[in-house]
Amino acid sequence: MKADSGIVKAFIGLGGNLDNPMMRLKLARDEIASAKGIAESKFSSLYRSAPLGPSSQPDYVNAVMAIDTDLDPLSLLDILQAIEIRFGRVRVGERWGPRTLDLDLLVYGDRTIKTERLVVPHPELSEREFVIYPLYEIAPHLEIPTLGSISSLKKKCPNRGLEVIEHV
Ligand code: ROI
Repeated sequence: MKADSGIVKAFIGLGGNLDNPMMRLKLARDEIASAKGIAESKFSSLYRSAPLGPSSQPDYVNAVMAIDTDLDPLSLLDILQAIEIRFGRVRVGERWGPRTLDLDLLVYGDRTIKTERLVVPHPELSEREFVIYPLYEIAPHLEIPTLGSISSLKKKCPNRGLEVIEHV
């Protein structure tokens, strides 16, 4: 990564519930951290979460990663989507069905982005305990554009039995 300014802190949500999701999340973390233009700054614990959507699917493993990047948001999205594909992203059945690996660009500095391909901050961030709690763990003072502080989001978000399964 370039050592000059123009470096943005961004947050990525990782999740999956098929084919050894813990291992997949860890491998995805390594791939993201070693991509050109990205430096890992923090990685949350791994969490087990009840599925949002149809309950007839396995529990999910979720985590959040903080990075420093000099990539623009769409270049970053390209990298995340390429990693999803490399890890054999599979969605089974209907919308909100199980999947091997999801990588969501949650927050990109103080930018708000609304394009066909990308909406940032992530539109469902404030309702998702499996995003809010790990994000709070690694960035308790974060202010999210248009949504407010992570601590106030956490106060308003029931944890639905979310639990840490591995401290990183
Ligand atoms: N539910 C949980 N708990 N975690 C996820 O990462 C997740 N991802 C999804 C849907 C299907 C909405 N449900 C989820 O895409």
